[in-house]
Amino acid sequence: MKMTFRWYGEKDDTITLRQIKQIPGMDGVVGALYDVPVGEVWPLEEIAAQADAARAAGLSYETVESINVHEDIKLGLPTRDRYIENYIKSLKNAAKCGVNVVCYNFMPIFDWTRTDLAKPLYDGSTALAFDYHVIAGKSPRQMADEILSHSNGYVLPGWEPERLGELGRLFDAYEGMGEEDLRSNLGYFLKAVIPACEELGIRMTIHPDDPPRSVFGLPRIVKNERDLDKIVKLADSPSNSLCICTGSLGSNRDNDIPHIVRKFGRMDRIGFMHVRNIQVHEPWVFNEVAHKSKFGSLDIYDIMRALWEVGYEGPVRPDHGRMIWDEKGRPGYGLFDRALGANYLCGLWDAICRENSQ
Ligand SMILES: [Mn+2]
Repeated sequence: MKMTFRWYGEKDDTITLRQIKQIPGMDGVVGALYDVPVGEVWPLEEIAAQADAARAAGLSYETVESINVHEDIKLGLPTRDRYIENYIKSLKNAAKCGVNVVCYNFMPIFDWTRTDLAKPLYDGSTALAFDYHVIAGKSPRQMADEILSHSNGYVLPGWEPERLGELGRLFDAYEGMGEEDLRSNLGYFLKAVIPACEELGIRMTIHPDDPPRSVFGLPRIVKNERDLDKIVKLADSPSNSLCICTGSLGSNRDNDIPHIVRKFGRMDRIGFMHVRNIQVHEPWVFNEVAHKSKFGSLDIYDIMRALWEVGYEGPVRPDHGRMIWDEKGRPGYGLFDRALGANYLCGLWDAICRENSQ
């Protein structure tokens, strides 16, 4: 495995490449262009500038997250072909800059959803949290406004203001759409992009729905093992891969993450791993915690062991962290706790490799 760290670029991140490089065991950054509107082509020069900066700092640049999928593709509108063409152009530009893993999601309207971006934990740290009871009484607009007003002034990935500005119109467009319709639109997208990815040496990795359940009645198709089975069949190619985000899938206790890693890892259909822990209090009430197994509901050791067993060689990132040591930053994406998380995962990995080499 290769340990990586999400980086928002010089303009959008308070964390520097030098700081990331100083995290022990850090191989590379996971980049993205956050100022390119969804559906537009990622310009070659801008990706190249980010990749060059990372490499100059001694970090690899092989993974990007996310090249977002335009709503017209998810909705299956006639205009989707133009956006798919643009998507392939972005993939070509990324490949020219040495990118070989592209993460994306296929969630209608809302990317990840939380009801609290700074829930206080027992030790005075804060973390992202979700409580279904809070959402149940709210309109989508209310929830979006609350998320945006508590983001410390940062634009959160997937919560671009231009998208949220047209919430009403988008909800109307999804009216009556079920899971099968959405899956068929994903299949259409994959049939178009996967042959291009095979030529370019890119693995597309779909991120699970976060949380893995319907919100506000919208369909969701990346929730559990059954959904993942259907997705890998939509295009039979290692380029059609999964990003296993342990905290997303793991918020449903019925999802056995080590089993999922072993199963899809043996099929060579895992292209990216987000490894973090969460504490599930009751169904659909959870908060993020420190990575160490004992603080949450997930067995992080067994997840790393499963990755070792299947010979996983792709990127891993510690995903989110708590806010600790009075750090101010983008919720979930501070430096300190993600660095601690990465170090814990590297420690587990070292021990597992060592034990099994004797
Ligand atoms: Mn994730």
